[in-house]
Amino acid sequence: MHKAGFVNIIGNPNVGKSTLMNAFVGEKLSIITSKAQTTRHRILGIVNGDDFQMILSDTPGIIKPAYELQESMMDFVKTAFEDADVLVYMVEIGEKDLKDEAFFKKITNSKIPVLLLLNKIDKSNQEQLESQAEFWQAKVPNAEFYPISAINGFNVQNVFDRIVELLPESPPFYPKDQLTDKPERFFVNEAIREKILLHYKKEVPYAVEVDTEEFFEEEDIIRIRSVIMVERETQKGIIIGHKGSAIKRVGMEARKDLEKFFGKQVHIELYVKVNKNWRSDQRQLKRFGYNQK
Ligand SMILES: Nc1nc2c(ncn2[C@@H]2O[C@H](COP(=O)(O)OP(=O)(O)OP(=O)(O)O)[C@@H](O)[C@H]2O)c(=O)[nH]1
Ligand SMILES: [Mg+2]
Repeated sequence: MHKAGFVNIIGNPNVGKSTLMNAFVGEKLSIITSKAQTTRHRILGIVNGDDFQMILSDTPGIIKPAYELQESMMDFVKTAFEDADVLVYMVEIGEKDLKDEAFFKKITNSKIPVLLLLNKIDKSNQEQLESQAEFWQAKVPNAEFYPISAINGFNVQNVFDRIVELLPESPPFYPKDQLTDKPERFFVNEAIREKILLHYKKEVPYAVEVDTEEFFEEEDIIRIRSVIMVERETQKGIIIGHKGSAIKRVGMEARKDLEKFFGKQVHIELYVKVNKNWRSDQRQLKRFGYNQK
């Protein structure tokens, strides 16, 4: 017998959804930072066993959208409700509510199995853990409850094994050697965006989109050229930094990650372009892989 199914991870921003997916897959497919709205897409991570295929979806944290980009991010979350065989709802220690009541109702009324993961328990003590466990089990009574620490692996294997049990009988949906649905360029864009989230403050990372224009794989090196798009001229200066020092750092750090990811030497050329209001422009969003409708 072979099992296969879609396991979709949803929850508030910054609770650790991407950390968990990467832990399951054993690869850094999703970027991770301490800032909310790090993930902007629905990213598949596929775990293949001899007799199962677990197709995980990492999704953007649930927010009330304020502009087109965020609306498109929430559309990715909506699709994750539609095709799930198992729903993984992640919350973190100290959190009280999902920001969107409609999404919350979908979870509590779900006809499919729901796992409620209380993450970051490494940050709590026994007393806090017990009261949080009680609170969440009462709030989502239809879910199976697991306290976990995605970052140091506590209970992660147990949750994984339980998900395999819950997968429906089915042939695989993807070739058994496939790891994700996203192309190589996507991971380049994301590696660069992660460094921007890490090193720039306030609104700047949220005004950035990265587009990889060239990706040439040679025998022992990958040559990449990517453009960092910002919304305003002042942001361009901030990204570049004094004598180019800031953008140089982004390039160096992204290169290191990508060399690990591709297992090959990488050369990156970065440049910055002002692209006014791309976050609210339907056509541009489509070009960057948002607005799939
Ligand atoms: N202490 C602790 N921190 C964690 C744990 N899991 C994740 N984190 C941290 O929480 C922050 C957010 O993690 P992400 O995996 O990016 O969270 P996310 O839910 O994907 O966030 P968005 O994509 O913005 O919605 C990062 O700084 C992680 O290192 C955990 O088990 N314990
Ligand atoms: Mg994420």
